[in-house]
Amino acid sequence: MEGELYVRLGYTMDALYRSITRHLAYSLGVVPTQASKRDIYLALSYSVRDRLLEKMLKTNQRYEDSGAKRLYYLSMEFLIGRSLANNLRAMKIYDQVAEALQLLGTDVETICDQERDAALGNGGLGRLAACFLDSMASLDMPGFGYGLHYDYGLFEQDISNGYQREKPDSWISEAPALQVERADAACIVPMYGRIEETKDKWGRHNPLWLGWNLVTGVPYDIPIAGYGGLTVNRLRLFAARPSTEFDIKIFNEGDYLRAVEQKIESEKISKILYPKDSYEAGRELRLIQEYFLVACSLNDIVRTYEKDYSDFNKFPEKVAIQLNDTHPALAVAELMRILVDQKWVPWERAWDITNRTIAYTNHTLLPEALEKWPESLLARLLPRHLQFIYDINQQFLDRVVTLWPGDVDRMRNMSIMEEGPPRQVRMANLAIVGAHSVNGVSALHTDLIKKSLAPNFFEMWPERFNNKTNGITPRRWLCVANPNLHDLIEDAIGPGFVTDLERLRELEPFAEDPAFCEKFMQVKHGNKERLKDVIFNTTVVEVDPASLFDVQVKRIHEYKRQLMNVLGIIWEYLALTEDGVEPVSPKTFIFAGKAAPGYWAAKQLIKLIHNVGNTIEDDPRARDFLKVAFAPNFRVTLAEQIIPAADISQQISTAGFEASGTGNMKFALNGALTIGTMDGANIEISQKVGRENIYICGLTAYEIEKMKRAGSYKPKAMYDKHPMIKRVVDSLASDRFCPRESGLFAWLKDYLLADNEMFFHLADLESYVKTRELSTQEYVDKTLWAKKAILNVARVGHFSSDRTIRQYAEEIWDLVAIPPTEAE
Ligand code: 26M
Repeated sequence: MEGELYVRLGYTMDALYRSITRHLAYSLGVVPTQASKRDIYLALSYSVRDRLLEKMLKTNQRYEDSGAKRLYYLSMEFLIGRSLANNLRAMKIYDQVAEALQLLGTDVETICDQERDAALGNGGLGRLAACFLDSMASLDMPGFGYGLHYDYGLFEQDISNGYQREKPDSWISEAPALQVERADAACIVPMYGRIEETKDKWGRHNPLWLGWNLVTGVPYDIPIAGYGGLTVNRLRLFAARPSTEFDIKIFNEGDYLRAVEQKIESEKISKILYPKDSYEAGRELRLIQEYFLVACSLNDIVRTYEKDYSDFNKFPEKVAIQLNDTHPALAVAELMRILVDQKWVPWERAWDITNRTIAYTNHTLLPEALEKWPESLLARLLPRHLQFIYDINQQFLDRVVTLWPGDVDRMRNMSIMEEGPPRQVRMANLAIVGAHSVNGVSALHTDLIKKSLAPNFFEMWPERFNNKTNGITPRRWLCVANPNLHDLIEDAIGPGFVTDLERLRELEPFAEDPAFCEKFMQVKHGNKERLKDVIFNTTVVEVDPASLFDVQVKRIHEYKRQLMNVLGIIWEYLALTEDGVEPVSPKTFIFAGKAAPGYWAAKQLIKLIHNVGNTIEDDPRARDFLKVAFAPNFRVTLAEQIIPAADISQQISTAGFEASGTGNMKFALNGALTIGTMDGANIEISQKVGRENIYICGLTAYEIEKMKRAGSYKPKAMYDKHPMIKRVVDSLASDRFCPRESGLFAWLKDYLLADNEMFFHLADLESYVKTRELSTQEYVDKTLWAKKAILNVARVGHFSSDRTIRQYAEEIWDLVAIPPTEAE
């Protein structure tokens, strides 16, 4: 039966060759001998897509037959990057395809290099979602992503005269090779309109939501291959289209122009991914996006459930919904609305179902990043949802009052509604009240959620709060990004560690093996050679692979302290040029990262990094020892090229600010040593790799918190007391690094010396510089360095996202694996 449903697709070199040439002819209309690299890339992608879809259909059948619970991961972002090489590795056909492409006169790297990144995310939160999808498929778990099908991903970054310029990232032309449109599963989403208070036939209060506009959500499925290629899950992305019903009504009224305008308006909804921190402009459209995601997803989830069940009693046993931050927190109100208004479930029962189904992950403590929406906006856009939010809040505050009678401050603090003007809905409070689980993303971060972000909620529901330390997928971040290191490890400890990353521990004895150390350092050197070319092609800076590669790549943000790194570089530059202290090894400082378009300080930092680099390059005393390169347009693909080439990984956020970090894990897995603060997952990484194999510096979150409360951080006093800090700050603020743009960086002195300097740059500077010095000295001892780097690789297995997902599945979702049968 199965065999008749699907055409058998081959996985041999021969079958793949035939498939590629067929797609060249019949999908693209080109003769193989005249095919461009781009044609071959597309034909190969279609061939891969065929095979993924076959497995996806089978996987889905398997899930249906089992009746197992499903997990839905709701996220405004999935930062996937490229898919082709990852899918070839997952399906174990990389070598066969390489051979087939040889026959077509090209090679697999060149073809994979044609693909553009799917940059449907800003950074950590979106990349985490992509790693989780990979792990769920690799663990044979019925876990599905739901997101938006943006036409434009995160902006592209160009650098001009050291300044960031943003360009649109049109990803849409790339999408057809990855996805299938599922017009059959489209849904309609109501928005705007009014409430009419009516009574039902029993005379009960029965508000009706009327006069809405409709938008259609069209799903596109991207297959997500588990390692081994048998389980293939689905990422479902919704695109907004004008509702045909609405269109027809307007057309019938003869208002052609208005119908076309309406079309444009609807399609705006999934047009562009918002870069983070751009709060003000277009706020309303962002809320519409969040609601659109929630409405489409829940419609799909409920419809799937109703295929098997006629009432909602089993809903929480068959469905788990994870909210990736508060962005999809309206799911709490939308699920209530569906159950109460459309399925006639009594309110209390609906609330129990909603709460047992939904779980929430927090990713940030930054107060300015906590989502709040004006009540007036919700009243206009989602009047019925706002009523549910009021009712949820009322019921919740009634419980608070019984627990703490008369404690008005506590009520005000815990209420979902924030007093105005303007009155606002606090999305984190809605998510905490609506979910049965609230988790942080590292041990420290979870602790801070309990103690500082939501202490009252923690007191009320201690069992609701839990930690799930982040992880990364070793498939992308080792197999795809660093195939030579993967192969070296496999030669040493045998296959299987890629799906059982704790097995990397077996590498520990090899840290003492000179032959292995030698090969390990050769792999690193090869990766540095490769990165040298990438940097030269994008910046014309020429870096020396024999120098120490010291890397900080991540979004540009004050709390991540790229500025402290620059202060460290200036410190070394002054020591070299004015005090004659030569570094023991030549060093190359590599930066990359995007600044939010409206974030002035972050954009100035990009300019500063360029100017410091240029000043050093123009100085004959310094240029052979120090080099600074800023690689433009940081994205997943560039990370895959930079991380395997790093000797040092800088993770130097102000303690208490970086919820977890995941770059820190990627670097350690690729054999870089970390210079880091006691923040986020750095703490747990240091516990795993051993204190002697990581360079820790700076104040702890607790110390910083204490100083803030006491008001005892006095940066000006540190500047006055410490001559080197003074020299570094003064030179930074002088025209030394901006000879042609006088005064450009003068503001940085006031910034660093202000008592309310939030990020404690100068407080940590001395400890940081000393730690850097120590690391540079140890780098010169190649035996010592190789040993430490190998021990990092051997001991970071804990930070596989497979471990993270197993913990979510067991402790939050109650989700079990549905592995393939032998026949598959
Ligand atoms: C907000 C408003 C409008 C548009 C976008 C946003 C927005 C988008 C993404 C706000 C925050 C966003 O992401 C936050 C984030 O990436 N947090 C990071 O999450 C990682 C995964 O848990 C952690 O490792 C990082 O420490 C944390 O900074």
